[in-house]
Amino acid sequence: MIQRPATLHTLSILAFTLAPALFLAGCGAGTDLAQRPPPGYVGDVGARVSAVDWAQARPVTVQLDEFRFQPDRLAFERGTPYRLTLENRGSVAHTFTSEGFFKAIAVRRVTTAQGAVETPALVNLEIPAGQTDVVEFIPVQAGTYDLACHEPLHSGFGMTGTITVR
Ligand SMILES: [Cu+2]
Repeated sequence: MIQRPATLHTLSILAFTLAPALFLAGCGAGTDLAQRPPPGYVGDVGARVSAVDWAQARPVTVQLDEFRFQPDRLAFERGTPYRLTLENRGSVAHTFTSEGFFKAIAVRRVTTAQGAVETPALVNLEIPAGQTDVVEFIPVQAGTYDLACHEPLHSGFGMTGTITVR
């Protein structure tokens, strides 16, 4: 009779203690780059990436802050190399997360404050406050994909968008 409420009480204290800590630390899953394309992703990335002239890469910039992407509607053309700059101008971390879009592109390289990483695929991108990431990629699969920030509550505050590949 006593143990069960005590356990529940302990759990609720833990929840109250941990929730703000998680919120402050941010749990947007961090930046996750794949060493090889996961199932469902575009294949033959090496061949696709070496078949285009990266000197012709089109620059696109998206600014992130509390709580929006600017612009929040992006359009890319299949087969064209892009250099996408993601500037976090906010005071907390934000993610640029779009599973559908990430599966639809061939990635050449991601450059963060830690340096450049040759990677064929993105699983998640988390940009720390005040930092800028650059993603070089080629859109491969046409479609319309949801974009969102996966930091807690951010998408509910309107930090969402749409990416079209045509
Ligand atoms: Cu955010």
